[in-house]
Amino acid sequence: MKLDPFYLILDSSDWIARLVPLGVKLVQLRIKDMPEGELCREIAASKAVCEDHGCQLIVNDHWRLAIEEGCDFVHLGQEDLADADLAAIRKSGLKLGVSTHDGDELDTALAVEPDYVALGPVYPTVSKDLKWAPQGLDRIGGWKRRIGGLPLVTIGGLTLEKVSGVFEHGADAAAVISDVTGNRDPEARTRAWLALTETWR
Ligand code: TZP
Ligand code: MG
Repeated sequence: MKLDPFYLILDSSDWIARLVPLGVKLVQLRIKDMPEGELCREIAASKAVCEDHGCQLIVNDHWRLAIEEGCDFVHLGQEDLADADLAAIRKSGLKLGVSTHDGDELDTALAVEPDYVALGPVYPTVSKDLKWAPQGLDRIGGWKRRIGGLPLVTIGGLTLEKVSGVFEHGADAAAVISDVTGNRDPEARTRAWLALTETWR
């Protein structure tokens, strides 16, 4: 399976409606702390935009709703894996991505046979509190060797200026939040990411 190299993470269907039509082909909806009814509406609205624009939708955390809405992927952290019904996820045809931050977590991730593995944080990040020190670029090659043919998503502190390094070290996709949504012109920044990642598309 191949993932688009530009993996944009957004926290609302409004952001998805704003940026996906620019040509984004892989987007994660990452919403924490929202009542279920609202979440359901957010996922359905995001899915409608993604369908209109040929973009794959990855839902963070909320695997039951992702199944109900017929999304493409669910993304789970290690703590989510313990509670998730992996058989139900598989049966629904939903693909699975799993976060990893160290070798033990990679063992746990590989044991559930995910469809992609994420490694982070590559650089310091302002978007999530993490106990792990930045991995640096050199960790990427070892992860890639261990996961074999699975796509490797890298995340954490990635900017347009720094992102080439992750691809040069073997990453298949670069996931980004603040470099796009915190930019003065998120549309222009999205277009620039799409153009820069074209080499690896
Ligand atoms: N997991 C590891 S780093 C991170 C997550 C969700 C946040 C990445 O955000 P940013 O703003 O691109 O550093
Ligand atoms: Mg999670």
